[in-house]
Amino acid sequence: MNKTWWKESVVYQIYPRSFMDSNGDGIGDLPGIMSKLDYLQQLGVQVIWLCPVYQSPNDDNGYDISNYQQIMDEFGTMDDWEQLLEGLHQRGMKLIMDLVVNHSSDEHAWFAESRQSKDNPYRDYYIWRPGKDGREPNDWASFFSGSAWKKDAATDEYYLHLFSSKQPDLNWENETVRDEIYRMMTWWLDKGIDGFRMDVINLISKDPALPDAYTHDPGIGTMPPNEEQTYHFGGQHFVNGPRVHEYLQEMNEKVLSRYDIMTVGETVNVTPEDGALYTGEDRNELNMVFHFELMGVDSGPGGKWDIRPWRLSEIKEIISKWQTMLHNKGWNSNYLNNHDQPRMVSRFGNDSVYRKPSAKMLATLLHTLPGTPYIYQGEEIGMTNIRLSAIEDYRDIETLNMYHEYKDAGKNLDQIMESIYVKSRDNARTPMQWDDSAQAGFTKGMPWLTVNPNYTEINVEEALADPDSIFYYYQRLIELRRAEPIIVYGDYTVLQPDDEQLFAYMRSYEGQKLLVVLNFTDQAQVFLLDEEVAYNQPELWISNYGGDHGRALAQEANMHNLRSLPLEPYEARVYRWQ
Ligand code: TEU
Ligand code: CA
Repeated sequence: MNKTWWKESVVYQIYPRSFMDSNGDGIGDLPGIMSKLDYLQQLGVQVIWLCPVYQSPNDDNGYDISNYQQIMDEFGTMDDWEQLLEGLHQRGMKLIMDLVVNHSSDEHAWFAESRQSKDNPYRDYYIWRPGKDGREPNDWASFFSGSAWKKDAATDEYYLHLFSSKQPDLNWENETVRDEIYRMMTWWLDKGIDGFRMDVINLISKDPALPDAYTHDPGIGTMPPNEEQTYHFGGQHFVNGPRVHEYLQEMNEKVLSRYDIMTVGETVNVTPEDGALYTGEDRNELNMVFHFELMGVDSGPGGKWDIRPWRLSEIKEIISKWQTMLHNKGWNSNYLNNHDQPRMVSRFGNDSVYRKPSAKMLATLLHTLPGTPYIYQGEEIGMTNIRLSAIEDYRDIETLNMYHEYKDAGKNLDQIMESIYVKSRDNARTPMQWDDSAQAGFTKGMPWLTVNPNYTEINVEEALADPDSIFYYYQRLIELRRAEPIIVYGDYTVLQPDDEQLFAYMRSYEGQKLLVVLNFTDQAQVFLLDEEVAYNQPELWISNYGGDHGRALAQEANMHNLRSLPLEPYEARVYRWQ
């Protein structure tokens, strides 16, 4: 396996709107991020992924870009951005930028031209079709509710938007569009950035016939065609579409391969087999992908908002499948939350009594699996989901569109709010909690989204003052990754895959071994080891029940030759031996 810096790095994701506000307008900004670079350096992360900071009308918080080569006014200036890049590089950190090129904003100059007339030179930059029998060209649903088509008055034709109607899909069939995108990417790379996170990059190629979804097999996807719905998930016609690998190989040849950078594609509805195609080291496409399989474990057949409990055996099965498929072939990315997902401690851990141990337990998983770990801002202090009682306090377009669609369909409002509390993207987007002063020290004004009231307890200042904090546990995991090649390059074998309480696996590398045992429950558990492991008298290396407790346990375990391993609620232990 090739050794590279991006396999050995830990990535920290910043959602600029919610990270730090420098001027009191309630919106996080670039100077705000600048003021926290020492904090990031103290944590020890090597790479920062910055969510979109480009010019945007903010229909989808920057994922609708009206100019790819300018900075959003609310976030600052290009000069601020240059200083940020320099500040990171000076501190030995790298910067990767979000690349959102499946769609642009409808306020992008290209779209303003495109909608003018059917023979405008930019017409073909987007996907236009005439209506069919007085309706949309096909039955595809938008990811953000309703139809994926919108009729435009100027020419009386419809344009495709897989996301919001202010996010028209770019037409990748058009070579001029691809060249424009490659030129823009080169322009950023020449400024010295260290890579890209590519938004929904596996949706860029659509079947040009744009067939209806419903008349075909349900296929893959979390929103299977449903007779009662007017619009259906059309994924089989645009998820990993016909030319996607051709486009990525072209992009790699013309742009990516010319720089020492890292790339991670956000890829919805991909299987490990698809993952191997996108990340295969001999395929010259991407370095890593974010898959969504773990993000679906608590959804029922009705999709994202149809909440059901997750099962640990399913989580293990998904992780092991990806590990096996990409072994010696591609590379995994490990995340349990981001700006689109609920907070991981609320979702997979316990955000009340066991908040700290469970946050550390989940961190142990993310940082001891093969693959590059991604930390989402606030995860390192164990930030949690939020419950806002009024729908008016939510800001996310996906949440709001769903609410209105379900309400119009006569669904029970309390039930909709429950789904929102569990799954809304705004759970992750509440402002970063820096200290226990007003608005958590995020802003001197009114924040654009409510600060989680638990900021008085959960904040950076508190974490930095407590030697046993989640923050310092992350710091230690990040250091270990830097120091110990087994964490990065060791093989992975899952143990007892059907157990619903404990997640255990082995890592091995050049004669060394690690055993990771994670208790996913709020009960004490016992893990039974086979004789071979016990015989080798492993030493306890990492534990989230730190301090004297950890040492006492280690002695006890060594004394008992480690046959049966008692675990506290949400305890994580890593043993090592030669
Ligand atoms: O997300 C793609 C995507 O399909 C989902 O994550 C989506 O946001 C939704 O939450 C699924 O329920 C990417 C970005 O990460 C997201 O913030 C953007 O809204 C979206 O693309 C459009 O650019
Ligand atoms: Ca601001």
